[in-house]
Amino acid sequence: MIDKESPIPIYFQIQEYIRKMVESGEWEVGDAIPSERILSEQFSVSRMTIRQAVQGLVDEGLLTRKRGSGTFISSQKVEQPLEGRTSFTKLMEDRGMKPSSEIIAFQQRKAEGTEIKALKLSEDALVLLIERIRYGDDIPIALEKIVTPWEISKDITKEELNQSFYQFLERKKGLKLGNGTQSIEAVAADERVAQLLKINNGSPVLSIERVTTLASGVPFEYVHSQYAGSRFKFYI
Ligand code: 16G
Repeated sequence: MIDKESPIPIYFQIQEYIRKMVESGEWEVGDAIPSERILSEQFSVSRMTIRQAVQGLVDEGLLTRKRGSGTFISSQKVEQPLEGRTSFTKLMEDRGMKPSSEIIAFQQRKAEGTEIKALKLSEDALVLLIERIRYGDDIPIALEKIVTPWEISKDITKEELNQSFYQFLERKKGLKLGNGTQSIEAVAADERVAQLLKINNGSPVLSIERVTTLASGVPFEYVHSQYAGSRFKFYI
């Protein structure tokens, strides 16, 4: 199965083998893959080569490592449509996943330069800074930093932010939400992001910046989110 004379690196051939096992359904979501020792004997290659192949697929998201119990075929990535406005809570619920959040910052402060520009605020305006880790089925999907005008969000509580920010605005404040503009960039996870999202340092992250407006055209949030590339993808 492995061609040692081939110019294709051996670790890559092993990755192709694992991919085929998953695609053909031979190995299913949640199954453990064979141990490093077994794979190295099966292919007569070093455990280093197996480790390299497996690490690549872990970084890609096809495999997940669980400490002490082995390496498993990951569940599918969460998909979000690129067009329109999406609430994280709704996205999870629509997929039958359990949304939850961990709030790591909740603070009123003066708006900074880029925020004043993005949110079209006056120089001395106040904002609420919210930082949350967003989970789907208890797996960390994204680190989300929202800056929202104090005027709009002053009555929101921390408890309400464990749930949907958008539902608070729509149901409690009676606001009509509009659309927004967003940019998506590929970056490598820095130490903080890696730790909070439980991914490896330097693994792929989708960095998203977005300004969302009310139906009236008034901007209500300036968001910077970092999504674990191994657990999330966009479609259009
Ligand atoms: C999504 C949005 C974010 C919004 C949040 C509200 C993207 C890239 N980000 O994560 O801008 O603040 O949903 O979610 O779509 P919530 O209603 O669950 O609080």
